[in-house]
Amino acid sequence: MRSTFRLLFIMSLAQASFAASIQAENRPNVILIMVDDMGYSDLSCYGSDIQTPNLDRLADHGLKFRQLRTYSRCCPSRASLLTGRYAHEVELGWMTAVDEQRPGYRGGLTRDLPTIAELLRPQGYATHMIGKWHLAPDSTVKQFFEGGSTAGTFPTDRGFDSYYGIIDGASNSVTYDAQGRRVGGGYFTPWMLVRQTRHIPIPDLPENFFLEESFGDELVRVIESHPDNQPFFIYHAPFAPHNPVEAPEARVAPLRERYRVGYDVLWKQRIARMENLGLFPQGIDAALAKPFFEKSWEALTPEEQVAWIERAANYAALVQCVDEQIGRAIDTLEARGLLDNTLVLFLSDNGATKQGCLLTRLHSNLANAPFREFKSSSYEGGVSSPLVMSWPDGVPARPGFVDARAHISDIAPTILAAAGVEYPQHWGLKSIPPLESQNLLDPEPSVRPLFFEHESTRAAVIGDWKIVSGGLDQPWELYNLRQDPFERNNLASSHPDMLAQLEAQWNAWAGTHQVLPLEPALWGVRIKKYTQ
Ligand SMILES: [Ca+2]
Repeated sequence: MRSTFRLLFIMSLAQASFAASIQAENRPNVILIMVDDMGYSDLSCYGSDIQTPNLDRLADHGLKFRQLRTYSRCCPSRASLLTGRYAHEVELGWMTAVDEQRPGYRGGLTRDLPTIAELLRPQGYATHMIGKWHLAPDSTVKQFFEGGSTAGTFPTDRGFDSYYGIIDGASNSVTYDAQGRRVGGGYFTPWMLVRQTRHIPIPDLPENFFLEESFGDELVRVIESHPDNQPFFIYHAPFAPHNPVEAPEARVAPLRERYRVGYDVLWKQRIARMENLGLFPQGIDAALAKPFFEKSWEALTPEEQVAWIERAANYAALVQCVDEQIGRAIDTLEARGLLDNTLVLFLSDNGATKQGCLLTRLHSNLANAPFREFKSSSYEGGVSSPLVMSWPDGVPARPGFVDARAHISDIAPTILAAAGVEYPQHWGLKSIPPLESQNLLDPEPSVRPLFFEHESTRAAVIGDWKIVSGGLDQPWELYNLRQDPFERNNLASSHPDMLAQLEAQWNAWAGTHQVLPLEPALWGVRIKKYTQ
């Protein structure tokens, strides 16, 4: 009896390995691209004035999702993207700014659960990362730049064969000396550029260095030099269009004219294009998408108008530059005959930001159209992103927009499914829970509830309903997304039972996903509190 079982076991192993070897020949390459702080409608295939012909081309040959939701901030979104889990589960419920020494908030990606790169590499994938990491604790990064080790927290420690990019995220602002000369930071003189585990200091950068172009060079180099007999996974995380919004003058100059008309007109044009593209859900009148601007364009001073045009033109130049680099990658794939069997995914980590001044908000309102609020908020403007997916050999093109409700944690299981890699039951010596997230290529994806928390802004999206709160001192609001996808009509007082039901579900999620207790302290106070 025992020998029969053994024989069956060996036969099933042999079949499995035969299946794996057949599959291995056809396994797709994967390029996962996630930009930083770009709004929901900032691609031309989502209605933007910004021209992104290369992403539009990918979308034409693949899929565009109407509703991808993310975390509302860099670190948690990046943690969720790479692990397929809610960020609190992988210890990045907040930022890398501080280790709070409590579950959910350790300030760095847990080593107890795998990244997609750590799962793909043992299955034969070459793994490369280009761009912004922002998953290592700030204290570790600081020690690294003072001569310390990576302490197991850099991309090359977490499953990537190669890495070129900005290791930190929050420290790239531009600084000037007493004479007003630029010392470093931003896209031209980044502080924390790293290749593998070696810092590239600013004096070593070539003349006319521009970060996004250098990422494009690396992307092309990796694809060109890749051996034929192995699939690859590239995670490309541009810094663009994160603050400081700046681009080479040659890229910005042709774009200024486009923005002179002002944001009131640009909003109307953008909403009209969205309507023509079929981006609004069925039955939703585009007239519901009223703008959220705090001031009309005419109410700005001429100086403010010029400053707004500068921001809008530089921002557009950054997004168009990223698109251009993606175009170079597409051309390189095509030249090598790899394009049809490459799964390309494109998204943004969160909505456009309000960090800055009134003019930033007036620009980000346009970027996040038709939604309200910004990065860091759990309203739709903070957590909504485009999602473009292309894989000609694996996913038939579909015109219009995919309605399926997607979450950033769904990207990892989608990639694993495309690569034929099963999520493990064990990691190291420990058994690990299965993923709650789902493969977006599943022909009949289930509609699961989605939950959000960042700096005490909270939300739950369940069925047609959403509850959202702007902070611990803010009451829950209730919206019917089917009738009111732009969160205009708060139904909390007329539907208290529905609100209570969703609130109970949010509390249950928070209680089981290392979210509680919430921390009301703001950035500086919060860091101080946990470093004392
Ligand atoms: Ca971000």
